[in-house]
Amino acid sequence: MTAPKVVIVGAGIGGLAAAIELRRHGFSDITILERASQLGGTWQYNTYPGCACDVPSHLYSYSFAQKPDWSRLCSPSGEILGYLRDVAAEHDVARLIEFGTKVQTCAFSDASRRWTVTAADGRAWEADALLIATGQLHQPAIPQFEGEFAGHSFHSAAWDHDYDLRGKRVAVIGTGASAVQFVPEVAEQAGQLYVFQRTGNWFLPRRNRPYPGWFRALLERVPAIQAVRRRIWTTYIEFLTVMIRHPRSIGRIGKLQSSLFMRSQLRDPKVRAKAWPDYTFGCKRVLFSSRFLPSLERPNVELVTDPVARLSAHGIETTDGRLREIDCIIYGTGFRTTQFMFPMEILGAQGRSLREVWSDGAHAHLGVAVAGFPSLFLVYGPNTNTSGGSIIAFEEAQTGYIRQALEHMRRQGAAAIEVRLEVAAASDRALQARFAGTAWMECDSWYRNASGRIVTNWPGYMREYVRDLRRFDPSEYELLAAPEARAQAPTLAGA
Ligand code: N01
Repeated sequence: MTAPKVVIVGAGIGGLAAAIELRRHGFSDITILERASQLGGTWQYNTYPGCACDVPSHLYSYSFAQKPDWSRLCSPSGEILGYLRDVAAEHDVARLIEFGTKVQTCAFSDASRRWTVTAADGRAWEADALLIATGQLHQPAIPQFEGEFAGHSFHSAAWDHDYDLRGKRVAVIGTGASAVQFVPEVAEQAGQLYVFQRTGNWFLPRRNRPYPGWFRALLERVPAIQAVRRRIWTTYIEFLTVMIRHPRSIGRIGKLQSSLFMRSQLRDPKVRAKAWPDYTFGCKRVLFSSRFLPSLERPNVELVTDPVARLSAHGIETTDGRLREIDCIIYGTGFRTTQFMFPMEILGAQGRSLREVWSDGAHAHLGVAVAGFPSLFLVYGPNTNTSGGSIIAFEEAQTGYIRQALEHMRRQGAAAIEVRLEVAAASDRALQARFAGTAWMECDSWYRNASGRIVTNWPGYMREYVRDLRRFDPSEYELLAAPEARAQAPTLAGA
């Protein structure tokens, strides 16, 4: 076949990585469709005060584009966004992006063996391969409480920078990774801040001071130091996964470290008792902050653990009957993680809907390929999230793997490539079995769907995932012949 036409949905870290990888290997016909008006995915949506990555930047960056001058260990969102823009420009992929394109439907044609991707405004693209790189954390979740609030409100992923919080009575609902970054900032501005916590969290320290000038100069001049730091952080972060995988043994070290840290941060026993988590260390995401817990002890901050009963026009009523009057509610309530790319409609071979195929929970072979959906590949798909590591390492592994699959398809002159059903089913069974006995199984979290299946996270180590995807195995896939060759052989030899 001629060079396959590839459509990538999403111009975040994963979509950009895919475009760069494919271009480097001679795939030139690439279009990236992006809903927003700029690239960067989560880093352009999340602009809340204090927004930063809690994974060290030397690790949370592309292996092929190491930046020598990060300002601190965990970079602020603006710096990460600038980095992504620079990488996209340097690798000449920014010009491939069609901004303001909200993809609505992706349909595979059994006749042409191509995908048609249609946007909400009616524009359409044909593609030989479709990569969906919309990730897991892009659809803000706002809980539907009883009652209606008449004041101002917004979600942390759509921060209203025009709203002046100074002196206001503010409620933050949720105490996840986003909230623990912005609560200390809001606490400094608000007249009164109520932090509504449903579940406490385990914390580890993160001071994140800017690097001193001499250290930045050293990092810039001696790249080996950066490479060593990348290795050290990889090892440290993999150790977090060791603790999550073995909650009854090594996991106790994490619990002890976190408990000592939290005790040192929370002086007031009443606040401490309220903030203390009641589940196994590592079951939900361990949070890194040295500022959140002390901010709960400020005189203008109250940690509220009584559940929200209802909203009223001027405040929030908790189940103990108390009404707190409020000017603004900030929802730090996370994302609809188990929805992945939905409400986008994805229709595979014979018009089969991905929503139906995933009705018991999302699954994909190695997180990238779904049986019955030829030449559809996912970046940051099901079971590829990490509780500790750098998602960029996962996404680079995926894009390298997908590139190999498309090279195989191109070499064989096939029209499409599809993972074998039995291969995908077996790998899914093996993957789910690996969660047994881990901390992830011991509480409810955004990693699990309504039936309790873990659909977002990888059950093992970063290095295992990277190893498993390093070499594409053609025997796990079936090739579909081009339409003109189908009369003789509807499918080509698998390997
Ligand atoms: O969202 P979350 P997030 N009533 O889902 C609470 C990544 N991230 O935006 O724990 C009351 O973690 C909910 O309570 P509970 C990272 O992967 C990365 O903070 O479910 N409360 C929880 O406290 C992270 O995990 C960085 O009981 C309700 C909070 O809202 C992911 O994004 C930085 C509620 C939601 O927390 C999501 O983080 C920031 C309800 N009805 C984020 N519904 C990095 O630095 C929900 N909650 C890399």
